[in-house]
Amino acid sequence: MKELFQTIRKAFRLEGEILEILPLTDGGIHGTYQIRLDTGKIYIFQQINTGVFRNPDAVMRNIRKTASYLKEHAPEMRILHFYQTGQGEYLFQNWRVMDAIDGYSLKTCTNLHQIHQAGKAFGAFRKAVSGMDSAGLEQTISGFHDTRAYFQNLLNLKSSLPEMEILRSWQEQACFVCDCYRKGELPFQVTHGDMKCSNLLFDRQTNQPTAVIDWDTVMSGMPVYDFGDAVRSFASNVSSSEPDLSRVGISMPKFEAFATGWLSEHPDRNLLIPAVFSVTVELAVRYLTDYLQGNIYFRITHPEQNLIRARNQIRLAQEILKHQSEMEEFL
Ligand code: GN1
Ligand code: MG
Repeated sequence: MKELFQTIRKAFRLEGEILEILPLTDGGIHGTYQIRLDTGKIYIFQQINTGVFRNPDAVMRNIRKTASYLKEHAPEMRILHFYQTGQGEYLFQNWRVMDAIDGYSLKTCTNLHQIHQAGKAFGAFRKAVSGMDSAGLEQTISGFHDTRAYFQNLLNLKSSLPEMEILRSWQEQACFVCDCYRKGELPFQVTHGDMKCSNLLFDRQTNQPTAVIDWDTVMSGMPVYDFGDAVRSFASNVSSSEPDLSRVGISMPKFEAFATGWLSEHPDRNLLIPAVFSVTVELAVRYLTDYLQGNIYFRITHPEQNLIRARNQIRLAQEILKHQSEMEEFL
C-alpha cells in the first residue's frame, strides 16, 4: 500500500516522505486515507468509486465549477482544496488529493446548539448555490435521488422480506415530492445531494461548523431533499447503522434546532417536511435493493449490514410519519 501512496504523492508533486497512513472508514462509497508527511502537512488521498461514479472527471468538473461560483458569491465559505498532477489533472488513476481540514465530523449529534448551527451552515450552503445555474452541472450518477426509479428497481426484485411490503405501501407517498419536480411544478436547482450530519466539519476549539464537505454529488436536484436528508440524520436519535430498532427515533427538539437554523438562512418552507419522509424512505429502498442485489453499491463490513440499515431507516420513516403534522405546525 505504501508504494501506491508514494506513487500518488509524486504524481501530485507533494514534497516530503510519508510518515503515517490512516484509513478513514466512515464514507459509504470511496476509499479514503489520511496521509501525514514528514513536512507536518496532512492530506486526504481518496480513490473515487467508479462503480458508483462512472465518470470521475465529471465529478471533479462539477466540484470545481461550484467552488469557483462560491469563491465569487460566498467568499466566506470554506472550500476544499484539490491538488493537480504535473499534467494539470485533478485525478491520477482515479485518485485525488486534498488538504485535510482540521476538524471533526459526527455520525449523530446530541448538542442542540451545534444542531442549530449545523442548520445555519447547511441553509447557508443552500442559499449560496441557489443563484447558480444547475444546467452547467453534469449528472454524475444517473437517476440519483429519483425516488420513483429507486422504487421501480426494488419492486422488480423478488423477495419475501416483510420490509418489501412496507416499502411498497409507501411508494406513492414517498414519490410525491419527486413527482412534483418531475412534473415541472418546482425547478430543479443546484443541490449538495448528501447533506447528512457526517458531511459537516466542526472546529475542534469552538465546536462551530467550519466546512460543508463531500461535494461529489453536487448536481442538479431537489433542494428540499437536502433539507430532508439533513433532518433525517440530525434529528435522528441514533446513526443509520444502529441495529437496535427500539432506539431509532426522531427528536422534536433536534428537529426544531435544525429547522430554525436552516430557515434563518433560507426561509422557503414549501415541501420541506414531506421531503424528510421521502428521502428517508428512498434511502431504505436503496439499502434494501443493494442488500438483495448482493451489496454492490454501499460499502459493508458484514453481509447483513445493508438489511440492518434498511430496517433502521424504515423505523425512522415510521417515526417521522408520527411527527409529521407536529413538524408542519412548527414550520
Ligand atoms: C452515501 O459516501 P457517503 O457515505 O457520503 C450515498 C448517499 C447516502 C449515504 C447514506 C453517492 O454517501 O446518497 O445518503 O451514503 N452517496 C452516494 O449514509 O450514493
Ligand atoms: Mg457522499
